[in-house]
Amino acid sequence: MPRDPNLDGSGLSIAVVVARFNEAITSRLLDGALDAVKRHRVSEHVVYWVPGSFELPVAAKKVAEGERHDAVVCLGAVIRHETDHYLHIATQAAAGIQRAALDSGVPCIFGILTCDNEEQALARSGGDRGNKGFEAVESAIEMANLLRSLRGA
Ligand code: INI
Repeated sequence: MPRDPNLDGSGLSIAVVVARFNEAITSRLLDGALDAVKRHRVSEHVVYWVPGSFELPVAAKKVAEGERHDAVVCLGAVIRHETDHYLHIATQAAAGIQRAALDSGVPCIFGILTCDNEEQALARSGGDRGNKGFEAVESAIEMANLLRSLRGA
């Protein structure tokens, strides 16, 4: 297998599930994701919104089980506050998204920022640290193409 990722999105369908919580950040992640969809010529995409990152796994699982998409990209922003609330959300979202991927066999990509503050989140959603949404779509394309080649399609 070649070392370089296959980032050709033609012939692929990708679902993007976005959390509305911290929308000022997640809308920037979505912009990055849609930029990557365009840049890599993904044939089809659909966007679904959920209330917060905690709800991403169940939506990802349902979408993945529908077998209409080659990958599911989950976007969210979990930002630390005074209590450990954010920790439970981030941990469960990560575990749930991985479970959705393993249960369905469809790549479900972890595009959730987990940051100490809004400044860090802005830097990683189109600021000087890139855009996690863009990277998440690239991971989705690479994984979808890898699974296709493993299936011999
Ligand atoms: N949801 C997030 O996506 N990010 C957060 O930082 C966050 N915090 O900190 O509370 C958050 N909470 C909402 C959560 O995801 C659920 O929508 C809510 O608990 C209902 O289940």
